[in-house]
Amino acid sequence: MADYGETDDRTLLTLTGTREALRASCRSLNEYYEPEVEETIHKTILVGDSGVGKTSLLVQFDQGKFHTGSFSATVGIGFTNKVVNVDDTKVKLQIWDTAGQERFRSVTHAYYRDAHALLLLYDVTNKTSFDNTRAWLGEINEYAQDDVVIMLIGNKADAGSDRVVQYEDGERLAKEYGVTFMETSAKTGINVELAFMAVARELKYRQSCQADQDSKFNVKEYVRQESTKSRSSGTCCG
Ligand SMILES: Nc1nc2c(ncn2[C@@H]2O[C@H](COP(=O)(O)OP(=O)(O)O)[C@@H](O)[C@H]2O)c(=O)[nH]1
Ligand SMILES: [Mg+2]
Repeated sequence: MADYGETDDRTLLTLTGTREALRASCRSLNEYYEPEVEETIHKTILVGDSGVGKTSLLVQFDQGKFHTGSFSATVGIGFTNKVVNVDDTKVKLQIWDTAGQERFRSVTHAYYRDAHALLLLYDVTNKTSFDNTRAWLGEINEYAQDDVVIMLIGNKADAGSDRVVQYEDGERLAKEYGVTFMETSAKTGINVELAFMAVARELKYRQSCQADQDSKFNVKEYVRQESTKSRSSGTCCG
């Protein structure tokens, strides 16, 4: 065999080895080193009890609209594709709405498995939905990938005197589980874009393997800085 060929083979082997090393070191999605990295689809799932506003949140994010009255719970498994800009990168989110599956949770187990991000919603006017987030977090810990991005969301932050779950309660729970927390209102739109942007940002930075601590994106800090706190003033989401 000609020297050239052998060199090529070795080069190829070295490259392959490097690829494998890269693949191993940033254990998330499919493409790490190609420009199409921007085209990676990040599966993002909305979970939480029925009626907390999952569909409303998605519709507000997707269409900037809010409809009073429940969306059909019989839609089943459906997703919406959204492309969001994170710095100079277009990040593709495939957002799954778990319509009608809240009652028979086993249905969702299968698609926890390949989820890259989970938005776990409760309703700040419904204490049970908040209490149930522990069960949801248990399920997530059991079935989702270890490095899944989890965002705890207290929705209906516009509720005013109907509120029964305080901001601090959500914050405390999120801290206990080490997840990011924010309150949103699908009705007024407050923090809705931020919720998905924060997820997209976190996914993008995880994927680009920016391992060095200085440039590492801190999703909790980002949310803290960007979020409009709907608690104290009581005027923002009326
Ligand atoms: N006030 C208020 N109502 C909301 C909000 N989000 C959803 N809702 C209402 O809550 C109900 C359930 O919403 P839906 O999106 O169907 O919940 P899902 O079952 O989790 O998908 C509907 O009547 C919505 O209009 C919100 O942010 N504020
Ligand atoms: Mg729904």
